[in-house]
Amino acid sequence: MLFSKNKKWLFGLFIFLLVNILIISITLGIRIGHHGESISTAINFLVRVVYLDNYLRQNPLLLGSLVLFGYLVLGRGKSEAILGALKTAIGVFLLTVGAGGLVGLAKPVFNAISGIKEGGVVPLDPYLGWTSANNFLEKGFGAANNFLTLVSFTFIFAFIVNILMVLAKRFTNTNSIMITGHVMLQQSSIVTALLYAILFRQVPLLDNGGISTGSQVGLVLIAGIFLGIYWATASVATLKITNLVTQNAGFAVGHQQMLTLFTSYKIGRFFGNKEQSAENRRLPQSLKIFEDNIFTQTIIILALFAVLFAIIIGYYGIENVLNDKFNGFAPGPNASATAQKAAKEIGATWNSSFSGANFVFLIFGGVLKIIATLVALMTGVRMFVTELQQSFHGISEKIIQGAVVAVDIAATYGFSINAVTYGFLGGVFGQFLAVFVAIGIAAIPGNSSSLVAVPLFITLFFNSGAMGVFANASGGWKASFIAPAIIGFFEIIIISFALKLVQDIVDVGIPVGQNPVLTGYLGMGDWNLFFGIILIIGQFHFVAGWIAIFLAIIGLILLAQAVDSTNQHKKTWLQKLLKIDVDLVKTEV
Ligand code: ASC
Repeated sequence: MLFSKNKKWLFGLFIFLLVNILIISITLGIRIGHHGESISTAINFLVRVVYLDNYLRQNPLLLGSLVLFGYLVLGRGKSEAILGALKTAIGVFLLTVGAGGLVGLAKPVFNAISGIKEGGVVPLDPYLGWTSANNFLEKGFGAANNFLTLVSFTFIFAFIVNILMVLAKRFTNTNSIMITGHVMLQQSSIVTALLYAILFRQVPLLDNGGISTGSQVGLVLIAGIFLGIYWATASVATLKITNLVTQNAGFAVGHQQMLTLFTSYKIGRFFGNKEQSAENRRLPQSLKIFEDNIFTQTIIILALFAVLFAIIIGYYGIENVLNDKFNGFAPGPNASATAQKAAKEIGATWNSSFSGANFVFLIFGGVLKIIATLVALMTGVRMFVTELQQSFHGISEKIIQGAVVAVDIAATYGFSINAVTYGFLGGVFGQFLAVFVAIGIAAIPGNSSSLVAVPLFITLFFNSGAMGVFANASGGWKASFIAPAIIGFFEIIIISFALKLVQDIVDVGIPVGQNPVLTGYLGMGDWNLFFGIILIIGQFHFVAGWIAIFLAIIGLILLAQAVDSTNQHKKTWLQKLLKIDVDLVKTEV
């Protein structure tokens, strides 16, 4: 055989190159030979039209071929590789179907709220945040300019940076590779969209309303470096404490609140005694229903939209936004221009939820529809993430043996389920207390620099719940309630300022009326606290933003020097300097 089994990927590469050479030569041949174009015009056509429009700008194709490539490298065989690529592409489309429905329902409501002078409301949820940031990149710059695949490039580049950090472990003290695909994509999207708004806002848009190529490249580079270093360093900070929680299962957490978990563990001991673990206490059966994703999401989203609609109807006047039978949103005869716009936009999607029914039912139906779009979206995500994850896991295993993987937070829940419930309850308490404070702050006359950020289910359950697990490990059940409550309180206050300030950035690089956090924000620990502070600093001036990102990168690198990466043969310089205890691996003599 020409190619032995483990050289199969060479064969794949060969085919790949061959196909590309064919595409390039046919295109150039036709453009130059047949149309008589100059070489540079023909190359421009090749890059812009053939490659960008047909491939690099199409997310399902890009991610699908990433999986195809990964599987071929792993020697998983042609049919598995093709099936994996197909499932990836279809999963991505399912995600877009869900996201489209979601934006259609949520956007007019948040638009109507932001038309009211006292600021606005932004829900905190990774999927809503992801959808909002993607929508900004995909549609915000006009129909001709779709920048969604920048997210995929950030994602791939950040993963490479993570791997390089682990390869350079001797210097970086990082030993874990993030493989939580959906979380990595959500973060890639948030970081790409928000770093654009913060760092590149003073670069003028092109004549056609798009972002210049230089800015696109610069954006992907800085977003990828920042995120890749965050993945490598923040995940390693969870390694030792995760081993403590999981009885040395040997994985790190790769999620949205890694630095926050580290913080929660560190402060936990001030609030209780770890001997009094939450796991030794009995929880009432009635609390268990909150563990059901659909139930709790419905309750929270219903409550949120009930309040939003009450505000909209109360503010604009019921006769101005509903028809006279009260069975549809429609502009009333004397409605103001903003009320007309709100009623029309809301009516376009919400009137069809239970067509012809009273508006209370319309709202209820719309909320159930939102849950349905979320389920579709998550099903799609699960479909392609399984494939991406396997191919990533394989690639990293091939490249670096001995590194550990950083996985979904849910992997720790089985080890400490009572602490999850305490953390969830603590989070609900602290975060909703902060929501009321944020409402108060936003209502102060003259204050236009904060809004009201409202945590939804994932933030409460997988963010606060997770903090409960790690606080319990250092301070027992009391800490597992108190630490998430305190941290959650600050999360909401900080991000309520950050989001409003970001929404209000006006500059030559931001298309009029667009912002990346209109219908949601990622809203989990690290992104509320640490990234939130970067956003607040960065909105003052783009130079301040660059300095903040630079300092954050340095801070992360130093953090990794300080933590025990669990497989160390000797201490790092910082561990020596700060006299930090490390369980060194004995080298055999
Ligand atoms: C997230 C997110 C989810 C959940 C899940 C928890 O941040 O996007 O779907 O948390 O990863 O297991």
